[in-house]
Amino acid sequence: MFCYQCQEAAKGEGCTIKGVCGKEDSTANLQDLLVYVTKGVSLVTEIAKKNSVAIDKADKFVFEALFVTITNANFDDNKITNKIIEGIQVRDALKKELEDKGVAIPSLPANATWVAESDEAIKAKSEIVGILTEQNEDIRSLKELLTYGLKGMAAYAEHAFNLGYIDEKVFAFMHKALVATTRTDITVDELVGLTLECGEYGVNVMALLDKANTESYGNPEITKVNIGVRNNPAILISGHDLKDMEELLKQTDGTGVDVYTHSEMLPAHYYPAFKKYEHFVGNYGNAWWKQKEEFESFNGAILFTTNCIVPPKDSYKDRVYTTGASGFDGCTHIADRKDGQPKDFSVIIEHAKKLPAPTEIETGEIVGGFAHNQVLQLADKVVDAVKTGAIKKFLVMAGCDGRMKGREYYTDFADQLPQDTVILTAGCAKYRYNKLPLGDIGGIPRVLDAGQCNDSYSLAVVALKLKEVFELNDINELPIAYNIAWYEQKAVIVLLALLHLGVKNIHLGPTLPAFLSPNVVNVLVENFGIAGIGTVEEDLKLHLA
Ligand code: FSO
Ligand code: SF4
Repeated sequence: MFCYQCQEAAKGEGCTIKGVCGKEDSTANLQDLLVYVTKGVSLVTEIAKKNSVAIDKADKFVFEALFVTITNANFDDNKITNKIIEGIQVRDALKKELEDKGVAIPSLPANATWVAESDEAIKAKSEIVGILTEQNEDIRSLKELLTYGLKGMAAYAEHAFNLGYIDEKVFAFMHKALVATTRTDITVDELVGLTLECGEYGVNVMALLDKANTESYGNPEITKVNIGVRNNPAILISGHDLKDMEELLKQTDGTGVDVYTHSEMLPAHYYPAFKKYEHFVGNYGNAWWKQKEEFESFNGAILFTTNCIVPPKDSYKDRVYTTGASGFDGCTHIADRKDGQPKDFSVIIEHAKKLPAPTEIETGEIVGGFAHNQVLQLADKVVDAVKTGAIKKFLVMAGCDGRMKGREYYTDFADQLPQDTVILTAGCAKYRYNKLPLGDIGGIPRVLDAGQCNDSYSLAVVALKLKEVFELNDINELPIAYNIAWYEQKAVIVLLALLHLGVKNIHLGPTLPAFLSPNVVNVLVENFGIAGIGTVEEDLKLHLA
């Protein structure tokens, strides 16, 4: 195996024996093969589209397959193998339709012709299609940067799809970009162009998901979320999928089982449609990486709707369920929706009923719900605070949290920011400072949480609005600095989206991606002013200048 797609890549270079995330060598290889086959699906899909063959199954396959390969989403070799076989079937069904129409299919790369003849053949193939097959370091770096952006895009497209929202142009871009990564003659300039275009579609897919979420569940509003517990059996729901959230709340209603959010599901509390459930109690625990201790003390059943899974301890593994793109060998997987019917969560609900109530690990509240609609309602207050100097600077500290010791930087940075600054956050990065007593500025909390990582889109909407109010020509003239933390590939699409919106001088930490070659880093530094992080003291000076 060789994998360097996330921030925790071993030695800052890549995992080669086993993933720091817990991914086994065989799983990493199968994921490489799944990406390889997915590219083949896109190759044939582009031809099918030109010849008016229906491609909706291929669109769906591509975003599902890419999502399965996101960091710590799926560790289940069987499920990944089945997805590989499904990809070949989807691809070959398109070929058959083309042939039936009398279309001559041109000679295609092996991605689009390889067939899985046996388990041994799959294993053998999975070992020779990895990232390192691309010899040129810069081309490899750009191909992977683009692919990781697409993985993030796929995740957001899937959440929107689950709510009935699609954007065919996003799918078309995904196919085009995947096909481009199969080309052996592609140039650095072409790949840089596609990477920037990926940011444009990143904005589009986040806008689509924002529309899907808000039209389905209402606009997020200021909300105090309880972090204590009640004395009932309970289910902890993790990940990002709001459709799963809705169906679980409906199916647990009146059963005596409480529901708590975990990590990135916290923002579900901000949506009006979910507030009506009396048994939707609060948020339990912190960011994803603390789950080993927190799942132990939660005592109840746990449902993963997406990443981020830490391989579960045997002591609670039987209480862990997965659904959607997530999976873990030995954990019960809740099947997908069929024929427009909801998923059936009865097995986890029945299990939860037999388990003890959660052990309280903290008490109090956290405040959130500052997505664009809510912030724009406060716009006059915010603008006044900026004009009077009560707010001197906004710091966008969105993104992800992770295990690395160096991430204490973000707590210290937030803690040491002066009182006339406001943190704009989204994603699980917020757990580094959302429980600090940072106070407020004239009633505006000093940490404004917009929601999940995709709600970084909200932060961009707010920034664009402020640019308009202050009649500025350039988004970079605003008193906003960007100090972003990243972990996995959704953060990559958020970053590319911000670059597309013209945001400059983003600081990215705790370390720069291992998949960026020195030359690619130079391109990002020269054109966008991207930089890493320094010490808290240095960076406070820099960002507050
Ligand atoms: Fe975090 Fe995980 Fe949301 Fe990511 S829980 S790390 S960027 O999945 O998607 O912020
Ligand atoms: Fe390593 Fe991250 Fe890849 Fe897991 S996802 S194998 S931790 S680089």
